[in-house]
Amino acid sequence: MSSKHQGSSKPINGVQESVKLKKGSLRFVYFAALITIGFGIAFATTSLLNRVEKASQKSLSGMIWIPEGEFQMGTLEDTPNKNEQPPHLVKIKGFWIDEHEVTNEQFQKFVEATGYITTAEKAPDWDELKKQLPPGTPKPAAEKLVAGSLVFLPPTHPVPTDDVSLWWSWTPGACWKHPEGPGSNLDNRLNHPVVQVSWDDATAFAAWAGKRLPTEAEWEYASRGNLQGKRFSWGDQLPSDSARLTNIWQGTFPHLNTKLDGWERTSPVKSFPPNGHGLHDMAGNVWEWCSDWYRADQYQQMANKPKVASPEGPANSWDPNEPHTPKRVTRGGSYLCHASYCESYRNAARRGTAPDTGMSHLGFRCAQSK
Ligand SMILES: [Ca+2]
Ligand SMILES: [Ca+2]
Repeated sequence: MSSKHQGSSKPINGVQESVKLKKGSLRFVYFAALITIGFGIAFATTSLLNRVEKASQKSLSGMIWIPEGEFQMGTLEDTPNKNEQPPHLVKIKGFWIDEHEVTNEQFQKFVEATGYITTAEKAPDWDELKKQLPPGTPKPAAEKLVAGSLVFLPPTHPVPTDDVSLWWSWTPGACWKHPEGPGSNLDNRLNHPVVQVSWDDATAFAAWAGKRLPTEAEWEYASRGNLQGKRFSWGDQLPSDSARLTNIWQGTFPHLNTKLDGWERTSPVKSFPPNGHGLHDMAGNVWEWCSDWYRADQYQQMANKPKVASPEGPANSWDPNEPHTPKRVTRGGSYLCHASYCESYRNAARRGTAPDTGMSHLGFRCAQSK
């Protein structure tokens, strides 16, 4: 189901303005700081530089500047998800990132300006699709090879949680304008995150906006919100029925959602408190595409390599569970996540998703370099 971008690239007014740093001033500050304070407190100097740099950046509408720094990517926790281990030190250059997920309204402007047609709005190409499937997979019936996408349809009773087909339904007609299928629409949801967008769609939007997708390392660094070694973007507090810290699942997944946080599916962006960087919904609401290819063993490989500033991920994809399917990284979990099932709203949680896949809990936000 791979697709090519349709529509033209075009900058959003004002967004693509270059950010002019006062480099001369910065050099003076840096030099003076070194003389006055001395090399022994380099960390403080870096912090000062970050603050000066931030103050001299021109504000980008709806985006937040994440200063350069280092962090432990991944987790030491004994989680069942070995793709998060081992943790390894990563250096990140400063970058901009959207303060919230891209909304339906923002995506609508992109489509209106370009005539872009999303992956979910086009019938799958069997010749492309079969490349992602085990050899010998039979061609589906013609009525199955129609435009559509994956929609979460909760079962009415408890089911085993090791079979996702019990709650994900291939739905003809489902797309960003009809997130749950032809009978649904965006009424009262223009300020909700767009969903049913493929990696190709997200990348096309970002290019049009003069932005890009964040790398996986940038995404996790931003999610951690100036905190080190914490489980969640807000710290270590466990979400619960009474502590509603972001839009996730309450009740028993996947058949009983008590909606104690107020939302059965997506919520308006900025409905929950931001993290330490001022970013909303890094955890929960919708999963977010990153630019990197997904490898389940990427962290094992990184642990043996020299530290690289702002790594851009592996050169190819590998998921032992679906070895024929190339995948891109998705991050942050969604309104479907619950501690009893995947708890993917943790900072370190990571997953791979085929880039031509749209789902009713998957969106994105954009980044921009200095
Ligand atoms: Ca919820
Ligand atoms: Ca999110």
